[in-house]
Amino acid sequence: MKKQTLVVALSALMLAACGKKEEAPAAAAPAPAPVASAPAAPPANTEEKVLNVYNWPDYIAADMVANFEKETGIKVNYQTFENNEGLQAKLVAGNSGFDIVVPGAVFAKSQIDAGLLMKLDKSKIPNLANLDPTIMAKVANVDPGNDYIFPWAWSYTTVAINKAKVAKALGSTPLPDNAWDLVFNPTYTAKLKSCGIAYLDSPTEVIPPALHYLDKNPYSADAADHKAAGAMLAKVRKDIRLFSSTMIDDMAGGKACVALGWAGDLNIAKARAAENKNGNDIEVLLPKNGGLIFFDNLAIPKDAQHPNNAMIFMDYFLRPEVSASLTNELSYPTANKASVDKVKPELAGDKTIFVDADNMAKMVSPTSLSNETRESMSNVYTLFKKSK
Ligand code: SPD
Repeated sequence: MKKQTLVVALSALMLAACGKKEEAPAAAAPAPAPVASAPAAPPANTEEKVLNVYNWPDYIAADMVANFEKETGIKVNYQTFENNEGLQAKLVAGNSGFDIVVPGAVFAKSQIDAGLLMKLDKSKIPNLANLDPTIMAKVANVDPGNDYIFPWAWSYTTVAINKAKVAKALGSTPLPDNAWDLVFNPTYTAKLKSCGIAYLDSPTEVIPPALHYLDKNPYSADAADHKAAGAMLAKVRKDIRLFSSTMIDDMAGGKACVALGWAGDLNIAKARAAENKNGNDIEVLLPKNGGLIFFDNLAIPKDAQHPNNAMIFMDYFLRPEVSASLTNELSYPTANKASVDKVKPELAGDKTIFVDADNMAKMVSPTSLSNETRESMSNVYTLFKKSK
């Protein structure tokens, strides 16, 4: 008890003990001593116990949702989207019903600027402290102050091969020095079309690597650069078998022998093929001029109905063991520094997952794409895909 409070309480006791009922003189009455109050309790979470999540496919550990539901009583509805363009369309239309979405860094800035995302209440996500400051500094390029988003996971866009099938299709031609040749150079694609070349299916997944191959800024805003990428892509169009939204299965099952894809998914394909013992031995390549790093980020749409539940989930995800389960099951690194020592050693030592310093120095970090740039890339991509 505080000293002043104690004095008031003791005086009251003494008065009562004397049996006197005294009227204190109004003018002379001392102001009641302020009673020290405990810090205000946070307002109770009055949201219904529901959380609607919109994430990429194959991007969550098997028991993450079930464990969260069991612990919190919050029922999670989980849906997936295949590319940033799909998510963007939902956010722009509004009333998506989602409480958590996972935009790529290259889209996030324009979403923040357009008021489509809600500022995070960092006091409700204490485990933000587990995030790696180096990675968060990179994310700050698209979200200054790290106020709206933080990474769910990261990886890079690159090339992977089915070793035996590619060796057979190339015959006496050795693998190129630059892995990007396998998907962009007609000398190679003409040979590899027999076993199947797969591209990701989205303008902002294909045009940036094509620009990078041409030694241009992958995120160039210059329409002339996009046209140059289109001209280069036109030369290999007839050799591309698949524009794939099921890349993991296509590579693991042998429908494609070369992929322009995400290292994380391609490593999942590698593990799946090994598990199935189907003879598809997949290798994720580190191009000598680097791949394109991406961050996929947790965010709350501006009109979310359950933002508190979203932040409870975010804090849960940022527990070291929960973040590590994503890496351990799906071979995607997270930005959770506190989870690193919980990652399986065979994954921690795989430089196609945790890229070593030499290769990392060659990788390109994401920068934001404006609406105009995305539109220009989309026009070039649509023409490319249509032509044959
Ligand atoms: N299976 C998870 C896929 C997540 C891919 N996000 C990639 C965004 C690259 N721009």
